[in-house]
Amino acid sequence: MKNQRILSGVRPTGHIHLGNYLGAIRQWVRLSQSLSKQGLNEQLFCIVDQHALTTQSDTNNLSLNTYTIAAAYIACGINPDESAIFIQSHVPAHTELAWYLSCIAPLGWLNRMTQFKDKAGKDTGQACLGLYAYPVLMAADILIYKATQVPVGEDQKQHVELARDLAGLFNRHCDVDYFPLPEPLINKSTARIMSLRDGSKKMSKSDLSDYSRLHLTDENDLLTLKIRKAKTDSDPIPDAIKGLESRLEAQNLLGIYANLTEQTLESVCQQFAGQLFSAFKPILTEVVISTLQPIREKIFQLREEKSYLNQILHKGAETANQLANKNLSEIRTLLGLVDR
Ligand code: AQP
Repeated sequence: MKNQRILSGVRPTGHIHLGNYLGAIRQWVRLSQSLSKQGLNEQLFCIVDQHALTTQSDTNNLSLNTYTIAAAYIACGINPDESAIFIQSHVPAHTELAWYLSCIAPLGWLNRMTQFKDKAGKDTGQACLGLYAYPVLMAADILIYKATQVPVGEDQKQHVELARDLAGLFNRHCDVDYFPLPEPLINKSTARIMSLRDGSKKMSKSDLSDYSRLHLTDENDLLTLKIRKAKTDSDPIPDAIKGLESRLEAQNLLGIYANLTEQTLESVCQQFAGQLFSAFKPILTEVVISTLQPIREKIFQLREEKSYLNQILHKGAETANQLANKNLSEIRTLLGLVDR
């Protein structure tokens, strides 16, 4: 079997939520476990703090959020003995490669990035250069390790495709087959967990309303309240997916239940057909709590063990720096730079 190297990350921009867990981290855990069984221990999971700086002017919580996300990776099941868990800014090769990629990346490719348009708002002239260049840094995060697979949610698909295009462009530019072309790994049923307040928007750390998302650190009472207040409609649950068309919030809650209980949406519809959401919500709450409570407790425990977390992050950065610096030296040579 061909060697596979997995890389992914989360931005420490706020409260890590159920969308991040189902869309990304749960996939990482499953992939890691299956690769480890095959003796392929090449997984890197970073906390992408430099990406956080592109949209976050409040520096007060960055460090706490960074530790919380590191703790969440472990609490969700990433084994630090088998995967490198590290902080992006602790591996300077990411930003160096980002510069080299910036020197070949066509502006036209970057102009197509929809996340920039969403996050920059109407007045793009006021947006910072870092936000515009974000996808190039993300490409560097992936390519510096010659990662082959990038498990992400749907919103990051376009960025991974850009990384793939930049890998091909670099190879042609240097006339060498250097970077493998990375592939996005997206689980269709969890690709986009939606906001609890508006089923047309994805659940997001930066949504102003805390009630739009379920945090991995929320206490049980708060999870119960958020689910009780989640927007729905007064129609009964249909007996097939077809009946959920144009009922975005209903579809989202049933989808969350289906994902947490490892069932198809179709079978969840059959199971609850004819019931009202007032009866379904307490059942969903139980399932959410039984998934998130052990994760929350472990996150809180790990956040108290800062020296243990620092040890893991230090070891992860060491592994990452070793891999990245070896590749960086080859990249510098390919670009014709005088080696250090
Ligand atoms: N709602 C979601 N459903 C499924 N997957 C999601 N992801 C994020 N939101 C959802 C996936 O989680 C991983 C980490 O995301 P990120 O921290 O890199 O930033 P993001 O994609 O921009 O996520 P947020 O939560 O919306 O953060 P902010 O508000 O700061 O932008 C990625 O794989 C992402 O796809």
